[in-house]
Amino acid sequence: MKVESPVEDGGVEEGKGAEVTGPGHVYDKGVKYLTERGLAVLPDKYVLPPHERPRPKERDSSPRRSGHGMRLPMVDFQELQGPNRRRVVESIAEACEKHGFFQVVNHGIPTEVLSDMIDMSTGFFEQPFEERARYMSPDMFSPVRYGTSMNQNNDTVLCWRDFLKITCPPTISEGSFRHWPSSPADFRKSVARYAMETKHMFLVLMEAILEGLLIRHKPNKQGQGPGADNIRDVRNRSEFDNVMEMFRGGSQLMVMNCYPPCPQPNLTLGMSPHSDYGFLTLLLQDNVEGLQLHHEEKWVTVHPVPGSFSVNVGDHLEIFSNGRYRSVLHRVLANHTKSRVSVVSIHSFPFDATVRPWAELVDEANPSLYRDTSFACFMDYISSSEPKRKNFLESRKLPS
Ligand SMILES: O=C(O)CCC(=O)C(=O)O
Repeated sequence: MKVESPVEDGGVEEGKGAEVTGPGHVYDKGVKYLTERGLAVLPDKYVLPPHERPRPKERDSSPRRSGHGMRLPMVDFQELQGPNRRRVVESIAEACEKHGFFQVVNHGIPTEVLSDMIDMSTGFFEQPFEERARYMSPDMFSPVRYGTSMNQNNDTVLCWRDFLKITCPPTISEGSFRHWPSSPADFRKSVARYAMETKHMFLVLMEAILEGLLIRHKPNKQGQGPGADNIRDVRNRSEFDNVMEMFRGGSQLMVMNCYPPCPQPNLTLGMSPHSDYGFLTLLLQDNVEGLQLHHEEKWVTVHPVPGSFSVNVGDHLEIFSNGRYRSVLHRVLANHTKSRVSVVSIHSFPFDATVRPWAELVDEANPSLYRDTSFACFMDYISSSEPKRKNFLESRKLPS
């Protein structure tokens, strides 16, 4: 490995990094650890093959490069709960179909809840390595886990990203955050508040998304428009409410991502192209660009909009919608000079539940397109292989 100063206790010397792998290796300590020791050259272990590197023009999101930066469809959260609900439900449905991503503004979560969450995440990663390392675990099921890359046990090339993952119970109480980091001060309180606020936002959005799916699937008797009668029918049969109940008792995984400055960002990625496993991912990013989504065969940068959330459809929603909504590939660029922090909140059914196309959407004309799936089979998949693009989702598709 080409480090400027000798790396203690990793025992790696200049030029030898690529050969050294395995548990306890310096790379397992994460990229923050490496940058704290000073790096002029990217270690080979992070260098992607040329065809997987971001192309120079994909890295330039300035307005003159139109097409490489984009604003996502906007959803006004307050409007969703007012007299214009119907129109907003339809615009969410359209965004889920066309982009798989949308931006939520006017959500009512106090600004300080968001800024505290970013500050707590930044503060956590800025602590001495020994403090962060207390949460390192090779166990992928550990409810609190500090790690690096995407799947550090299996990745052949590592990503320029460290993370802290926290699994939140459906109802958060003091007892539930006993194992969460206690430092920085107020970490538990701030993260718990943020988790509760994002869970609420998820539930409101999912209700609108279920309505949108019914509207799209069952147009009204005139063959167009609302389908509101159908929504009421379904609600009467309590199917709709049963699904909402699964979400209320469902899983929530919070992931705090840290992307320190990278000596050669053109040779690597902060996160390689992937889709998310759940129904929805709610993403809060600081003001440093990095997130890109794959849209119309191009990588486009999602410009951070202060105080807003980027929301994306996950694999479970693609399956549940029987392929109507798209779980879209996204990736994160590394940055030469700036450190970046993001927080994602990934929501789904309870971990032990089965996800399959919604019975309301499946009939003779619309046969089920996906196999039943579960969190357990997703974990089996990522524990046994290097996650690659949408391989997991592909593996759930039934032959047509
Ligand atoms: O950092 C970001 O903007 C995206 C993070 C992400 O895609 C993830 O954590 O799955």
